[in-house]
Amino acid sequence: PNSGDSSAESGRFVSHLTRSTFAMVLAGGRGSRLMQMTDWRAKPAVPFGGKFRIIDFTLSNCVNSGVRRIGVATQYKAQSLIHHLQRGWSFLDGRFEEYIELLPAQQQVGENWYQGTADAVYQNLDVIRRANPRYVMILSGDHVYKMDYGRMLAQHVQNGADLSVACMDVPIGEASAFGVMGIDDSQRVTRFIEKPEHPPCMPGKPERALVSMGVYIFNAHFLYEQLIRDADEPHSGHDFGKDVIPHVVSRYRVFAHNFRESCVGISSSGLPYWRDVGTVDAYWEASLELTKVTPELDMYDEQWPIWTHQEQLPPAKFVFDDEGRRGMAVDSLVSGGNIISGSTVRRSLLFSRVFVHSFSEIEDSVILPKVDIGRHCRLRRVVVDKHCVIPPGTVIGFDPEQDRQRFHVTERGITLVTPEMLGQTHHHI
Ligand code: ADQ
Ligand code: ADP
Repeated sequence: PNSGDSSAESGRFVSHLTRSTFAMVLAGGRGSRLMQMTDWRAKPAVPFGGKFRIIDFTLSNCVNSGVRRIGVATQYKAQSLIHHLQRGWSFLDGRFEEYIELLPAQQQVGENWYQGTADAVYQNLDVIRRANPRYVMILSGDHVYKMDYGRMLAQHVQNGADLSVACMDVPIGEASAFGVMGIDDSQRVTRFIEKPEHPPCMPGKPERALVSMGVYIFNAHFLYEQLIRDADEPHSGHDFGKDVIPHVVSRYRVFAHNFRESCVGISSSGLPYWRDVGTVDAYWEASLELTKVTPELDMYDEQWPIWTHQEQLPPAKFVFDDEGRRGMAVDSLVSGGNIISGSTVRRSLLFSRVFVHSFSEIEDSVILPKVDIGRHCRLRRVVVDKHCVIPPGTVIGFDPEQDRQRFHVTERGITLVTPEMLGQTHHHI
């Protein structure tokens, strides 16, 4: 049963569709593969791209697409995330029915905190219902990508779908981390298996699998029915990928939406840009990619700004030291409030308020905000977390055995450094 409200015609009035939509952003996940970077903050609050947080990309997709009634479900270590949203995302204007509503897990319905992702939405059904939307988008606050949700909404309506699932194809070796889908010629989803051990390939493409991006559009009433049904299932884990989607695929009109059709901007490789910066290695790699001459992710598109909270900071400054050594950065992104004094920065991403003192060298590294790097330091392939003070003469990234004794060194040999590892205890914001 589709909502039957709109003929294929209304697929053309995208602004009408986006305005009739409520977006629920799931931002509660732990992100434990980011190791100590998520000891104090949820993954969506992890800084990314020199001045943003990961969740800013999804929220910017919403706002830029015209979906401006947004709920953010938080749970794990939400303080930093809530702080960021309050400072950076309060510009939405209630007079135009635009808002972001923070929805912390607070035992609203049952005794438990949110169980699975479906439960996180179910426990906030009253908030969604009050908004009286026609469509509900379920999104994750964990990924970096640019997508025009309006295109997916238009296709959802044109297909007469009850549910649409955004998908992309990935190498078959990576598919076990996702919900893997099968579709027919009309893009209708014929099967959905959550994180299969042996993922099926795409027809005619033995090396690729079609996977879910965890981006869903539900007709609102269909969502309510399904969540209420699922809440009563004693054996359900109350998760979209494990429980709700597999259940509805064989019974209702579920369509796949190809991300290629709504991806914003063409990346330099020609592939749609989507990153799960879920491990320290993936985080480092996606960050370093931004320093390339032609990066895969275009952060300069004036038609698709990435909104965030910005501190008021002076411009970055580069100075000679007292011995006349030049302070410089090349193939690097350097943010506001930085001072690079008599030191060299190469292929690195520096967030705001980073000071690099004389005679230091930084290469292939990611330095989060408010970091001070003393004189005569050498850092290579390092991720330095917020608020670290690197003492003068520190060398990291040249001797993995030695680094392992104090820091976290990944499989690929990237070193993660946090204030705790340096014996620097907690500071207040
Ligand atoms: P996963 O990402 O593994 O797979 P999950 O861990 O449930 O699924 O996380 C989905 C999102 O919800 C994340 O953004 C997470 O932060 C958030 N989240 C998790 N539990 C939450 C809770 N209790 N409260 C609030 N937020 C919560 C999913 C789908 C797959 C799909 C991939 C695509 O299940 O089918 O392929 O996303 O990345
Ligand atoms: P911010 O909100 O400034 O971005 P972070 O993301 O760096 O903060 O950290 C999230 C929250 O965790 C902050 O409120 C910070 O004060 C707190 N925090 C960070 N490190 C520690 C620590 N070692 N002990 C207790 N709280 C901490």
